[in-house]
Amino acid sequence: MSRRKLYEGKGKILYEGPDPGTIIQHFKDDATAFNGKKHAVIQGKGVLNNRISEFIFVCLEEIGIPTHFIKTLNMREQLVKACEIIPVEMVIRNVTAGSMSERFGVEEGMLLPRPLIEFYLKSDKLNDPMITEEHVLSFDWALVEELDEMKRVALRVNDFLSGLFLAAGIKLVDMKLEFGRVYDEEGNLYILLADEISPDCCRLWDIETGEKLDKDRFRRDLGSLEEGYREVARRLGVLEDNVTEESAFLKKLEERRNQPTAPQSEKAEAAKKKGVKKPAGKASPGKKPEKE
Ligand code: AIR
Ligand code: ASP
Repeated sequence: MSRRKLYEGKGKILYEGPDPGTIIQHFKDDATAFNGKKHAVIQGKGVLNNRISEFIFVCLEEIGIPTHFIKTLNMREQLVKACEIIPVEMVIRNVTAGSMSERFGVEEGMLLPRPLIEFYLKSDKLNDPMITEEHVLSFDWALVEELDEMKRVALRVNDFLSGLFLAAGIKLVDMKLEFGRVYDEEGNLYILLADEISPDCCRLWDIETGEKLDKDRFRRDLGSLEEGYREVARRLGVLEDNVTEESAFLKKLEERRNQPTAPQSEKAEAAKKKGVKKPAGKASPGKKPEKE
């Protein structure tokens, strides 16, 4: 089947979806760090990220957070809603680590008094510079209402996922979220959680041992990336040992598909309640393809 590639990023490829307003998100096995300076192909990474991200997005939808996720198509691909990606990466931190530790000279592993939100401009060319809310508003990267909604959702996601990972013996140290905007038939604007949530974009530490189970294994050469991701998937209960085999995966998928789920109209209703009204004079829906 030939299909139109819309965009290829470092970790994912986006293809045109089967219906208008849909996109296929394909998870690659490529691992990159330091804005692509370090690169490797890690067998099975795409499959693991697809499964972990699917699980998390389904959980978030269940607690009423609108996301771009529609359904899993196969081991590496998801069908998602086309949306206009807001070019701002939001990082939510619970514990000091990574660039925050470097930037401010603080040791890693210190619990922050409250979740801390940072903003980065989504620009590979500029190396994703850190920005403030004032930059977001001055350059019109997002409206004030959108920014408020993004912060509200980010904190809710952080609370929910901190608990989810805690139950799996994992500390959610920090994570990066991306949002998109989409319009319904009546022209109302909604903010959706987009992209992915996986060990590629979260720091996940084992609570007992402190072992890093996320992409820092690759960034810092700490051991097998695949093993860390597999451990996260196993603890979340989304991956039995043999499920990377296609037949087992498809069987599980079929079982899940046969389980009753909330009809789309109900989801749309839930989203509507959370939605932000369409501002005058903003871009129309689905103009730009979603980017990674
Ligand atoms: N992140 C930021 N840009 C790309 C990604 N994946 C994620 C990291 C980490 C968090 O955002 O994976 O979980 C903070 O990253 P850093 O490098 O700013 O400390
Ligand atoms: N995803 C970015 C890159 O590929 C940054 C990172 O995750 O370290 O370079």
